[in-house]
Amino acid sequence: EALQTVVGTGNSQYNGAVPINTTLSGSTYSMKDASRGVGGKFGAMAITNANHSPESNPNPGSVYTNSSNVWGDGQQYISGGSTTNANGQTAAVNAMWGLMNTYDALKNVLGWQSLDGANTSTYIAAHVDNDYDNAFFDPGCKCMYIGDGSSFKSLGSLDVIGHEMSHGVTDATSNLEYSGESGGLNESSSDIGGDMVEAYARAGGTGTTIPGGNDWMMGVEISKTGQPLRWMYKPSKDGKSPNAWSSSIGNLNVHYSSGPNNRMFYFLSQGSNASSSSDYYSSYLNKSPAAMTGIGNDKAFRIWFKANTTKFTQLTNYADARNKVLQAAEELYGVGSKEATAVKRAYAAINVGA
Ligand code: ASN
Ligand code: ZN
Repeated sequence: EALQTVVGTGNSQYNGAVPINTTLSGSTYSMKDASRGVGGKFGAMAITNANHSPESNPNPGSVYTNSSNVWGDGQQYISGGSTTNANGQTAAVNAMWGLMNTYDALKNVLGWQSLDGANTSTYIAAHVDNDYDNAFFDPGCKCMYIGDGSSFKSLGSLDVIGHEMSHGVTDATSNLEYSGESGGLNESSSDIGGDMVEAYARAGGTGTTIPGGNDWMMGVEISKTGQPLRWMYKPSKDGKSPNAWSSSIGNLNVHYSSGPNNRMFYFLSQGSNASSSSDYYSSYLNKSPAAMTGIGNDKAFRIWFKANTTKFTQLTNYADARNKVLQAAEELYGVGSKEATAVKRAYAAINVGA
């Protein structure tokens, strides 16, 4: 029997009241979106309640249900323990909103369906572990888990969900090994996906291009201090990530070795010139021409996505990525195109290639 998709109201934590797709069976609503994706464990895109099962051996639990089609209370849960535990449906709303927008950005802009490109449904399990300050993609279930946070607020901002879903795309395609330089590129691809989903959703979530409007920071919404998890435009603001490639960055944690590629993507999209603040300028561009012009989010993301999903291998490093991103730009926009030149300049700005 086909699931009937109905539009409910979700009171989210970070995006106000949002329309979310649910299904109606008898008089019970379920947080399943049968209009996006097919098959999978729950037969539709779904949000489940992990009910604090441990992140070391998580159980997704069952799909959220409700007697009405209004979900969550939209409160700003900011502390751990019982306060967060009360945040039952709101975390699920956050997850569904992120899932719907990520799915739509990939499909409507790139023609890519779900995580695997074959439109297989996935799911996000909310409330994993206790006061858990993380979210993750699990390659076993090809699903995601999000924690309630303790130092952070509930881990359900658009960029965080987009980040985790982007791990699913990488897992299904290049499968970049999660250590060394390839691990940094894997992480960067998720930060790029997360911020592009943020831009897409902020512009209404229905377009066929990726607009501007993202903040170039990961997770500022879930922060209690105003400090994001990562600064894409200038990674070193975290005190740990390098701004440029060097031969030792493969020794770093993958969430730091991602930094240079994040900065490359910022430059590719937004450009850089010496008259801008040093936050937005690379000293590696201190040759002639000491500037580069950005090509905007839409083209930058199309180029990056093509390279990651069709050209990278598990062991692609920064040098290989530069060559393959350049190839992708040449195939999409032409050899010698301004887009291809921008790729060369953006990688040169992080000390990769000339
Ligand atoms: N949230 C983290 C990430 O997706 C979890 C991890 O360290 N793998 O990168
Ligand atoms: Zn990640």
